[in-house]
Amino acid sequence: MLSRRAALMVGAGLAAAPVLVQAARAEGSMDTSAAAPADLSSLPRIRHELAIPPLVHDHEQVASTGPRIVEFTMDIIEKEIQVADDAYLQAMTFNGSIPGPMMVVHENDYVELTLRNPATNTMQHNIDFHAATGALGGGALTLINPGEQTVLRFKATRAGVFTYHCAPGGPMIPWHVVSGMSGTIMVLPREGLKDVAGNPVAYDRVIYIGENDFYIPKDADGAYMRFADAGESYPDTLEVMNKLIPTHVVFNGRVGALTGDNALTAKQGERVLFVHNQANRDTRPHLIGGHGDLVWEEGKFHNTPRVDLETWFIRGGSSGAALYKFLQPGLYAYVNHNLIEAANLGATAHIKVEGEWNNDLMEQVLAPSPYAGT
Ligand SMILES: [Cu+2]
Repeated sequence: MLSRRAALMVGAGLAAAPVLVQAARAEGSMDTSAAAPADLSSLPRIRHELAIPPLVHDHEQVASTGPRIVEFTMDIIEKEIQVADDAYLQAMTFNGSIPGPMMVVHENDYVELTLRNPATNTMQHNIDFHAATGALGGGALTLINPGEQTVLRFKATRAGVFTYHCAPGGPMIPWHVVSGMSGTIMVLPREGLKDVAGNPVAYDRVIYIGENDFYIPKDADGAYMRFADAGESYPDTLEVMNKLIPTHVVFNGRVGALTGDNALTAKQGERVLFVHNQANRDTRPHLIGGHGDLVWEEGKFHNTPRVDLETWFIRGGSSGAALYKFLQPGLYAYVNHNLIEAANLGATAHIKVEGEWNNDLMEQVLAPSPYAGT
């Protein structure tokens, strides 16, 4: 008799036995062996170690070389995480973080990703790059069981910030995504970013926000349920997911990941590129007290950026980018401007900006004081 988890895996279309693994692979993968291999032997290679979000690995904004093969390695890690004081999630992650780490390359570079699924995991995973062309974004060539690895190479022919996510097939796709398996790749134009007039623009740093909607079941007493592993959490989680009402909407994996003691910092005059990823659901970033100086709302850098935006729209299944130069010191809140999601469900980040106040931009003419009127 199957264990409860094995039964779930089978019921969910997952592979719990070798024969089922083969069946799943035949259905979800493709054979490209008849095609001539690409000869990239003349291209230089560079390897980047991935950073933990909201940080991004060191990179050039303007490419100093011709196209290269850019190597990355990611481990898929299934683990329980705490998403709020009273809520835990059996998460699935790229490299242990939510969102998955950002990869940065230039247009016409080749991205070469080694994807590893440790034997300690319980499920098949893969990766669908929205920046890639063909084979379900690479998903059909990267489906791996626990204890397997694969290497995918694709040419980054389109410039912009793009979502990547796990997509192992059928109902596993939304489940793995809302369990944490998404991130961003940034493909910069080789000549760097440009403003509305086509003049070069640069940023001093990137702040990488990954927004997630989580669907954590509650028990009969209204307490969030905690599970032994992801498989055990699936039936109850699916019930919550299919009602489309998230229990948490968070930046970078948990309520408070980027507020309070975890607040981000910046300096007056610093130009920050905010990159915002949401793989599953629409969102609308807003910087309270600031603006989007230049916004690539759809995230694609060969489109002319929009200027002076108050709120911008990120379509579910995409990443967007907004450049802002901080002009005043103080505490800024970067929120999803569905304010219920921001204040009650978690979608808020704080940025503490150092500098000198500019009374020309804003001045408190009269501090709050008594008023005798009726
Ligand atoms: Cu997965």
